[in-house]
Amino acid sequence: MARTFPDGFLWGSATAAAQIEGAAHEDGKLDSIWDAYARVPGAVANGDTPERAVDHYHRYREDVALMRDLGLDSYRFSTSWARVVPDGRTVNAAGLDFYSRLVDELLEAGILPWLTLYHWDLPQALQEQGGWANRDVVARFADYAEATYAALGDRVSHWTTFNEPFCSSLIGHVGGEHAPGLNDPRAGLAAVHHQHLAHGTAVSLLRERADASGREIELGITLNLTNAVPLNPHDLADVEAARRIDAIWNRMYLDPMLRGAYPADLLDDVRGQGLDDVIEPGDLEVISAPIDFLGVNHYHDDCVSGRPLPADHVPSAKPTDKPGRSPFVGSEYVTMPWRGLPRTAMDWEVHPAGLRTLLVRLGEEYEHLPPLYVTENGAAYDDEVSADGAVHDPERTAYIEAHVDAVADAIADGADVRGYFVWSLLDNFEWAWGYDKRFGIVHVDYETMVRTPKDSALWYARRIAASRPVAASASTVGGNPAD
Ligand code: GBH
Repeated sequence: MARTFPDGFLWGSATAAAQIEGAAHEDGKLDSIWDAYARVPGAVANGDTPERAVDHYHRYREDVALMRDLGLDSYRFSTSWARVVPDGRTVNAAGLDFYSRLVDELLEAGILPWLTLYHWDLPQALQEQGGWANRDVVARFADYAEATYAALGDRVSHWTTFNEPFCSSLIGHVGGEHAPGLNDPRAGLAAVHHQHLAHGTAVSLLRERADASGREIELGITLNLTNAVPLNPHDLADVEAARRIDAIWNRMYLDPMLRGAYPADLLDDVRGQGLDDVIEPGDLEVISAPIDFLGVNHYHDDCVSGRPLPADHVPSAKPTDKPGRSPFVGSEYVTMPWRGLPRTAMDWEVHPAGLRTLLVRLGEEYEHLPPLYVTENGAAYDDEVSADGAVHDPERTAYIEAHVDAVADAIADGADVRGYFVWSLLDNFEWAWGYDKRFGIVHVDYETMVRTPKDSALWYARRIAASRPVAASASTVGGNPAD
């Protein structure tokens, strides 16, 4: 039987600006680091770029109509910093106007806008001044947040500062698979700290602005969190590897924000690599500004080992043959072996129980944990439009259903989870994978831009409808005497 959810549970879907908008150089928008990085030969699969993406910039009305048809309560999207402040300093009114029209369209459709300020697309102009490794970026981010709030704060109540800072700092600056494509641990750790600071600064600033105008505001951040599972729980090398990955992946983000300090073991793990050098007195106070919600993105657990991979280990697929390095500064020796679970087209393992474990564990480990939202969860599979015009994606439906159930189980276990956003509404530009991997519940034909809801979208719409409180539908049938 389908699990039940508390009244008011928010059902949504998520996207990000660089992945769907296109119009990369229209109405004043300049290069983001992803526009620039995609032009580096070998950086993105098939030489794909975000230039046109899925043309959402011109088709947002059609896309909002799709969301309305699916019955979404909320739509999680990001604003493009390079559209709003193209040169990093001067606000572009035409850029803000696009988001203003999008927000109006959403509100008219009865959909709650859930806005993220940074989903990886720094203006290239700021990258040229050192980007996230330069502390000045914090003030630039605050100005961008303030301009965006000034334009949209009268209609948008839910604000997320960052999406998955782990990826844009460590995968972007150390692993090198994401823009700006560096292999520089010092820059990576500086980016970590400066993103933390930018987050805390923006939270305090927007809170102040909202309070001054007597508006309701919900402020938070979205982190990609994992369960680091030791391959052999009886092997101390694997247990130590799991501790290290948990430290750099989860606690390096959670602890400064929720406890006001970097974890002591993490500071030891990265000693001498530059993190200490960028922390200034008072920073942790800024970073730990109270938040109203924590967004959790989770796709899969990570099985880890402190020993070399076996000789017959098949490495997971990589988007390009660009050489990379481990993003785990100070713990580069840690390996990620397979556990023999089924995998998606990304080679990510499918293990829905991990989501339940993660959500429950957060509440147990953090005393001051705000309410949780699953802000991303979903799966890539190789989809095709079939002869009947439909897109049959039973694996994606099964994946989403099992994870939605895992969220319900976590709630039953006591986790305070208030919503679930499936990644993604549309097939889109999957970063270094380009258009090779499809995460959408709606299929996009990349030639014609025609949108076709996949079977998983139709399933999701039914799941949402079935979980609406009975009272809502009973009022028309059941005879509320007040009507
Ligand atoms: C999310 O990130 C993004 O927010 C979204 O934009 C994206 O489209 C979606 O998921 C699907 O990819 O090499 O060991 O460092 C993806 C989450 C977590 C995936 C970290 C890559 C790297 C593991 N990412 N993971 S490692």
